[in-house]
Amino acid sequence: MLIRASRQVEIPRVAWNISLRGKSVKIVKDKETVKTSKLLSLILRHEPERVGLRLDGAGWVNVAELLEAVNRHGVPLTLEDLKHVVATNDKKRFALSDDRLKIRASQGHSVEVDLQYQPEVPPEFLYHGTPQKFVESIRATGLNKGERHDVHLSPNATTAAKVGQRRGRPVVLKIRAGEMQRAGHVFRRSANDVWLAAFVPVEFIEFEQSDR
Ligand code: HQG
Repeated sequence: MLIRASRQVEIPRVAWNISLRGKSVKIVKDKETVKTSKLLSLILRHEPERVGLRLDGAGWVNVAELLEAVNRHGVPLTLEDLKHVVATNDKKRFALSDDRLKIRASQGHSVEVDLQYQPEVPPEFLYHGTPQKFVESIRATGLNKGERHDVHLSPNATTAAKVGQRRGRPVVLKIRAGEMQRAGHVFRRSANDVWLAAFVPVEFIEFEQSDR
């Protein structure tokens, strides 16, 4: 699972302290940006205590405190690096507060937070990408949130396929979200356009064409 993979991410001490002729030099490359994103996901979604931080009730942490904490753990991250990651992250995973003093992950948490997204009317159809091997179980019990706070749904099938292919041959399930919402289920949308629901009962999932 992704969360487990995230938890295995070591704070990338060595990779950050590149030593050139006895001098410690930091080179920010795409690879480093990905590493920073993984580190931020680990801290802001799953294990803030790893660097001695606590998120507030809505998942925010003070930017200056975050930088100080990771620096203290041997990662020479600067405010500039952080802003670069927030701006360029492929899925816009992180958001700065309006006053730019705080940062949080927009979704994907396993720690208890209330992101305070309001219920919204979803599009008629949403999509969920999953590896083929989970389909039978989903057919039996519906979509469960697992270790995360919510089931994550994509606004289109292309994005869902990318989510599903992280762990094997992807299957895209079509969710009758409009119908589900009218039946009383609550949907929320994250700042980075992921639709969130507590559970998706099997009667709102279309498996046809997709899993064979
Ligand atoms: C599956 C990444 C068996 C579910 C992605 C999924 C996404 C079931 C897995 C975001 C099941 C949970 C979330 C059931 C659900 N039986 N398997 N009844 N119900 N599942 O990683 O949606 O890079 O927690 O299909 O791109 O894959 O982290 O959720 O395969 O947006 O920003 O259980 O994480 O974004 O896996 O991914 P996950 P997800 P980030």
